Amino acid sequence: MTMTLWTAATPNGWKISIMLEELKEAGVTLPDFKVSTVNLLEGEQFSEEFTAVNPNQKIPALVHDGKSIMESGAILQYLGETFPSDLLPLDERKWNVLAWLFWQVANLGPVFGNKLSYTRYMEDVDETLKSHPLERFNKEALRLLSVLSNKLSDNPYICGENFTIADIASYPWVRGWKWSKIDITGFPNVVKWVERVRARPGVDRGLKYGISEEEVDGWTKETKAKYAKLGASMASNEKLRTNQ
Ligand SMILES: N[C@@H](CCC(=O)N[C@@H](CS)C(=O)NCC(=O)O)C(=O)O
Repeated sequence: MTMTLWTAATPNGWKISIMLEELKEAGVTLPDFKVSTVNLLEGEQFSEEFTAVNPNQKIPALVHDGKSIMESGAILQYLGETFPSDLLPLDERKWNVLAWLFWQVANLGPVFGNKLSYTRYMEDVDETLKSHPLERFNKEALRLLSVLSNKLSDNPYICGENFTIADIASYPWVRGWKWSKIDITGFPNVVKWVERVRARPGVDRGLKYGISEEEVDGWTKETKAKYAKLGASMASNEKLRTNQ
């Protein structure tokens, strides 16, 4: 049965495109799948068609075998369990991998996302109003990086020798550290992990979904402006929807 990935070229979207490409690298035969891009700038996440797939109106979402799955962490677990590989070991090791997957979705993602928003997308907000959340999310991001760095002190990947969905979840957020202005350079283990993950062919292909090849590791001025506009529209209180 065909599978459809609803996505966009953002950190949460890249988690799933990287997963699909890493599954192929692991020798898994995937069903044919279609990539349906959701134009967040145009508000397509609020369309009736997409809301039927993901009631929470955010990418990514996956449709497979009559099921619609939302939330990047749940999609990574679903793909890991449906198409077994070392990306999610299904023995006792699974619990550690899931713990670090949940760590990302509950901690690293929201904190890096909020730091990014205050740094790049809230230019119109008064500096005095921004300084508290900026300091708070930056400090918490650095604390999370030190937790990650400790995990990586004896092992190449978060859960040991093998690359897993825990790495897939955290990598797209950490690699964007220059854009979010969260300085990872004080954590050499993390810097080396970012390079190690980037060098994987599956990750390379997964990062190319929805963005031109030349821009995978650095955006043009135009793309930066496009993402700044997208981020600003999502971060602006005036445009936030309550659906009431
Ligand atoms: N917790 C969700 C977060 C998804 C999310 O925030 N996606 C963003 C793009 S990275 C989005 O669709 N934003 C559109 C919006 O907020 O209107 C997940 O992990 O899947």
